[in-house]
Amino acid sequence: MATIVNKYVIEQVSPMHNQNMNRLIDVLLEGDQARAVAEAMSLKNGGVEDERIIADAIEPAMGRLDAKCTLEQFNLLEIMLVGRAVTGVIRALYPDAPPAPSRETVVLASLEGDVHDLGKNIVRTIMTAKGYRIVDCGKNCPVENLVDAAVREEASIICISGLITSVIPSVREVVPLARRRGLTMVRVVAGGAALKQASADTLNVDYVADSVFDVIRYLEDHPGELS
Ligand code: B12
Repeated sequence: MATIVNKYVIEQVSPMHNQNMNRLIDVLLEGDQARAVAEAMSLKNGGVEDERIIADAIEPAMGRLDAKCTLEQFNLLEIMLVGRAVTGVIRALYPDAPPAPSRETVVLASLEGDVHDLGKNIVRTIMTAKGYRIVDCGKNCPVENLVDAAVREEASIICISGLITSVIPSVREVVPLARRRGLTMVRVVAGGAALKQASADTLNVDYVADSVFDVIRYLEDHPGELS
């Protein structure tokens, strides 16, 4: 059963589903990669969609590390172990050699000043699996390098992943620079925990995606559209 709230469809999930997700969250938080992979695969084999595993377990698990990432209490080892478990789960969910790219070229980066790349790497894996050609410009990437890559690779989409609000002024520079460099048709999409709370107007981008699945639906609904 599903309830539609604005553009989102909120699944009404069973207590059993919640229990299984909570178990996956727990083993992710323990940094236990092998058990996290086993729990995730058991959910997948039981018919749970990847989108739910990512939104209901991976994102909340990382979110619970919030307190471990402040100046007062910074636990790098713990964060890295959870990150490794998350990476293992994503590899297990998307194991196949990626298909030959059949869709548009996307350049992707976290901008200069932002070293968070776990979410960006998930976006890369999933969009690659869906047939997009991804050019990953990495983390801490200057806006100029991102736009240079878009020109060089003839990209039609630029995806920016942002986890830290201080990069917002740089995000706002991407569209004007792309237009000045002749990329009149490129679509610029922002995502990631810090950016998805802002509007497309505030970020000066074409679309703000709630998730990687959201941007794929958006691109499928707006194929090659002018921004
Ligand atoms: C892990 C982590 C780190 C790791 C990063 C490891 C890595 N390789 O990525 C380390 C330890 C290095 C780190 C460092 C810092 N961090 Co940190 N970190 C986190 C933490 C705990 C989790 C982030 C994460 O990986 N989430 C999981 C992923 C899967 O989620 P996601 O990125 O949102 O991605 C999903 C979607 O959003 C989407 N998505 C992501 N990008 C995109 C892009 C597009 C286009 C689309 C469509 C979708 C999409 O797909 C993903 C899968 O669904 C958060 C806490 C939190 N609540 O988020 C803090 C957090 C982001 N960090 C924070 C801070 C302050 C820092 C530091 C400054 C800490 C310090 N005191 O020095 C430093 C350095 C930051 C810098 N200069 O970049 C703050 C940011 C505050 C803010 N809003 O500005 C947070 C929110 C913690 C906090 N509450 O203070 N951090």
